[in-house]
Amino acid sequence: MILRIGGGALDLTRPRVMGVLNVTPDSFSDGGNNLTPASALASARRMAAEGADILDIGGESTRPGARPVSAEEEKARILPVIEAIGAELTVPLSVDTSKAEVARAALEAGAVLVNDVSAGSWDPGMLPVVAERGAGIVLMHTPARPDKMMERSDYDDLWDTLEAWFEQRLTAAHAAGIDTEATAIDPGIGFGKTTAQNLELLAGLDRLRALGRPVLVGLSRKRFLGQLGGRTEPLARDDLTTAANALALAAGANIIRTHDVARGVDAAAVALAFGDRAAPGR
Ligand code: HH2
Repeated sequence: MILRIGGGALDLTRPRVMGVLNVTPDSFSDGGNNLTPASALASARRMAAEGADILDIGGESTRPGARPVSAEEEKARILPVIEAIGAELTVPLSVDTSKAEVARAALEAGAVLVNDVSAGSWDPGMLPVVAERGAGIVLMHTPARPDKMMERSDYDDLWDTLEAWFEQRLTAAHAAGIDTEATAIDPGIGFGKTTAQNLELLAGLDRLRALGRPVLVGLSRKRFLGQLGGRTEPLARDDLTTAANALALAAGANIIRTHDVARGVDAAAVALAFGDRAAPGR
């Protein structure tokens, strides 16, 4: 399986690692770390050297209670960073946004993938922009915007809801002119899901793989891991993240979105070797 991103393609016969680079003051774990292009570039250099396959650059936090950011502000945060990284590194860049205007500017500045937590459902301009630019898109599931999402975790049937969501969003992407091979899907760990629901999704990722598209999972440092391991501080959750990333890959994920790339690469190495034994050639 491959994921088309811009002019290139990511070969998914082995697990891939997407490094998280938030250019925000308020992201729940790396907020404030990358606010100048120089500090963001230093983070990008480190993640690329550690083996990141993609870097995901975001200018607006999606944590519950985060202050919404205008398109202007989001662009002002991320565009200098995308330009600076693109001028120096060859690692493919993704933009984490749900605004078409921001996506368009980021793709013009050199990004090749759009990571949209709303799967193109909040901004009607999003899917057409991705199609026009020939970019890839990550279609994530969330039941609502961040301020309301935790009130919406009462699914009649979690799997039916997600399968119907992805079918609908993949159809919308196709109708907008996006190549199916340029789409990946993501269950949206923590987005309107309880700890039990997150675990149910991670353990059953094969059901999403059956939809025929690569599965991306973003569980890095999230609150449910803190609950499982008794760690309230997000930065103390990296070992929990590594364990969960390896299990997610073994359960069927193709790409992990993670803050600590070195540990993510380790998890991917173990999962790859394990998968070759457990299900050769999968
Ligand atoms: N999680 C976050 C943000 N973007 N994108 C995808 N595709 N999947 C995810 O699980 C996902 C995501 C939240 O994490 P983070 O970027 O670290 O925090 P914040 O939203 O506070 O910036």
